[in-house]
Amino acid sequence: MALLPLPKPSTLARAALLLSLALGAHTLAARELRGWSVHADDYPVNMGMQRFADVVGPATQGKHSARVYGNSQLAPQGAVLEKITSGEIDFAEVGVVGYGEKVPALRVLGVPYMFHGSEQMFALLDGELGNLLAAELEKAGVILLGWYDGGTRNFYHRSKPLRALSDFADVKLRVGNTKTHIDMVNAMGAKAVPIAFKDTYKSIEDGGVEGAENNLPSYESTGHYKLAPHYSFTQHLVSPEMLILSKKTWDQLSKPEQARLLEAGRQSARFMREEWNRRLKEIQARLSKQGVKFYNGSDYGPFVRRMKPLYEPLWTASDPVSRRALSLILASMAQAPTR
Ligand code: BDP
Repeated sequence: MALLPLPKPSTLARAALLLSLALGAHTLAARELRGWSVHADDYPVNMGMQRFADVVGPATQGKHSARVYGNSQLAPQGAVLEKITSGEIDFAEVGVVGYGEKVPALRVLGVPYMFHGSEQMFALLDGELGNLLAAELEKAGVILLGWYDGGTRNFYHRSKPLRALSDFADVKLRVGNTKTHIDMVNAMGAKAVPIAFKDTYKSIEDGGVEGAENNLPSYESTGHYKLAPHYSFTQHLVSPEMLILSKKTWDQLSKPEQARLLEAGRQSARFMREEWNRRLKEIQARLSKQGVKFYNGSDYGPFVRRMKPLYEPLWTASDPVSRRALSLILASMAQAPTR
């Protein structure tokens, strides 16, 4: 028996199909978007994230809401990037080096002694460099909503200043679990011990490590200053951080919703940076009263020379984005005041 030809779908039916596909692309079922942070709720990062979360309702005409889960509640620090790519977590605030595997150009931002300070760093990130990296991040499955401030990081120790290279010899120091930070501390002659942020207090207390490195707001918020009251301004890292949204979530939002959330992310970053600077002004005086001893750092030269193994792969990187990132930073360094 001859088969009858299938009827051609009518123009109307085809239009209906296309429409349903187009709508399907942004039909995120109404729900709470969940945000991950390593910090407590009153920390500038979470305050910035909360600003973003508050806009999710109005930006989606009340369809979705958002909530910030602090203190690594949603996932351990080491698992967050995977969960954000898979869409299990919708948004998060993280440092840049963790993404180095997926976006090699981010490694350029994460190596020591790369920026003079936050001002120079944000002048770059709010311009071509930031856009370049945002495009790479999108390819890796996340949308950059805003560049947050991770501040200037310094070393601290239970019983002594860590100023010159000789002070670091064989000292056990906590670092985040990233190759860049492990290599950095080992290159200084110390012994890097990778530990999650929230487990560091206990490790200093138990003597597993003698100290760590972080910015002043984290040094205070974690209470590390109580156990390791010798804080030296080594300024080895000026660290950009980022508010990111899972592309899985993003792709299910409509174009106007995406535009509103992007703007909310940018605004949250501006707010976060102001809050950060406001807080920085008060911390040192407050901690001095608690008995913390502050020390100036020493000459950077010997430290920078030790970082050669970290820099070399960057100088020789062949991917064009890393090369462009490097040249933009070096050009701005030549203009920035020396520190
Ligand atoms: C904090 C940063 C956070 C890092 C943490 C750490 O805000 O992104 O993960 O330090 O050292 O200051 O693990």
